[in-house]
Amino acid sequence: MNEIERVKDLMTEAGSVDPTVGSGTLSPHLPPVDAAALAAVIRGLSRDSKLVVVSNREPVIHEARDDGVREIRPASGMITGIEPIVRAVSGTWVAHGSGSADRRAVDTNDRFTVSGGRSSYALRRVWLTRQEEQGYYYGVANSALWPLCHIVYARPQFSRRQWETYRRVNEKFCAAVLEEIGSEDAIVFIQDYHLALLPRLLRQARPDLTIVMFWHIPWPNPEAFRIMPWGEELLDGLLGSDLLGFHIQYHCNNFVDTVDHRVEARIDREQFSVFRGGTPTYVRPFPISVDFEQVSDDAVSVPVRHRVEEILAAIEHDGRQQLLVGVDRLDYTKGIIERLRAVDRLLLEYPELRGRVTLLQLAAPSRTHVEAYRRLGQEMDALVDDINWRHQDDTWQLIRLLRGHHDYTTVMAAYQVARVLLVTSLHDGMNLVAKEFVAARRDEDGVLLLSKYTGAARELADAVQVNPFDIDAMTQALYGALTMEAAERRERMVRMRELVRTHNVYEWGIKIFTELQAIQPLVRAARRGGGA
Ligand code: ADQ
Repeated sequence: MNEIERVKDLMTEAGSVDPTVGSGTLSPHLPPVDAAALAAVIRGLSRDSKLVVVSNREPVIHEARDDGVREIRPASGMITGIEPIVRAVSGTWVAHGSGSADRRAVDTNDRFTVSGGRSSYALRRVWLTRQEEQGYYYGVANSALWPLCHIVYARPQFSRRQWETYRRVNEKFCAAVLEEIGSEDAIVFIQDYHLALLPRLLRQARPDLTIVMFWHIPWPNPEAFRIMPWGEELLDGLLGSDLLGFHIQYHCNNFVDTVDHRVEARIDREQFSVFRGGTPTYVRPFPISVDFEQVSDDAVSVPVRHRVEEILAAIEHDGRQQLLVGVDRLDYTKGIIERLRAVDRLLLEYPELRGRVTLLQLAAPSRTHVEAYRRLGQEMDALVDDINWRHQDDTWQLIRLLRGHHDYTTVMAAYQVARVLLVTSLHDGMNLVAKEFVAARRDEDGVLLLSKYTGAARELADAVQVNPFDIDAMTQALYGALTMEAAERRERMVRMRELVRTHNVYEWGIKIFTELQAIQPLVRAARRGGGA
């Protein structure tokens, strides 16, 4: 049996478990797939094609500091998921060069080789002006599409000028991708809501390309999407792809319903495909995951163990406290305020916990040029101050806020010290923090408190699931998690680890590219026939 057949075999077997419907029942010893298996699938798909990944955020940022240039790995779930894939096939990654020293690091073709880890890949940087960044990134992407898709009571802001900039920046990415491809065949794998128009732009320039788009955030229902002034253009842009992925079936359903309401297209609900302009787009759920083995190994490495000591010293942990831990980008969708309120109430309702519990919150500043994010930062600081002031004594503080972009070692260390990890998103496409935590707990201890409104909740049935809008219920769930017996903690963690181990990020990639292989003959037939 060759590598591709082995993987297909595994996938059929894995197909007996549908991770999108969520249950802990797994075939017990299913061997997980790895980077080599994923690379084999992509190579098998088209031997001569390049794999080009496109996203707004770059995986490595070069920042100028007083003591030289520093490489930074941004806090982003999209990057956590995509990097192992581009590395597996040594592909090319096209992204916005946003660092202050990015231009210094590239060659004359604006390329930088990202090495380290198991293999290297090329990063091609696209330069944006400040005005383009303002309109496209802070404007349309993060002040219009992000709140529109998450529906969490932050009102989307629409501006025609920003939309024009968004379109122009998508065209700029299109030019860079075409330049990278030259006259070769290629599979272009586009990431996220910053680049919704890119599939159609590429399709118009090169009808022969294979285009996959993955939308990392939720897709709202048609009623919520209705207010998007350029909805038709955005949908048409996405429908330039052959395969369009979301994390869960619910988002696929919402997308197809939105198309049905908003544009002229033929929908095949049996195949779950949309025909527009003669060619089909297949819409499928692919729940993203993490590199389980890597995280599991890294979590017990010597640097992480040292960092655990440093963290405990920094928060003056005296051994009496159980640690609650939160690890988030500072974003209003992550439910950080709701979490703080639940922790406050926990102490009010269970005063015996005074001095015996501490919340360690890591919060990475994000999108700070957007007003809603600045306000959230201020609200969080004020609330932490107020809660700490009401509960603290001379030797203990309830909340320890470590604001800042923390490195991977610190994030891993934070997972290690958690008795309970809190993921309380109001709405989240998947949430990789939850899966990283599970992968990091080799000791099979720790409780995951997880919002029902994350994609991850569909799979992680053994988490303590909560509605973050219901502070009272969340407080009780938190108390239950803190006082859970060791045997139950272990049972739940063992089952969750098995699930994330099996459904790792390589399986996610393999599912996408295997599906691409399956639909290719249908796409080709439709192209030859000039429509369906
Ligand atoms: P994000 O909204 O960025 O991702 P998430 O999936 O939780 O959210 O990933 C965050 C990543 O950043 C994790 O790898 C985490 O370790 C890291 N991180 C978080 N806080 C950090 C901190 N303070 N310092 C350093 N690193 C930090 C989007 C969608 C998600 C979806 C992913 C992938 O919103 O729903 O899971 O894409 O598709």
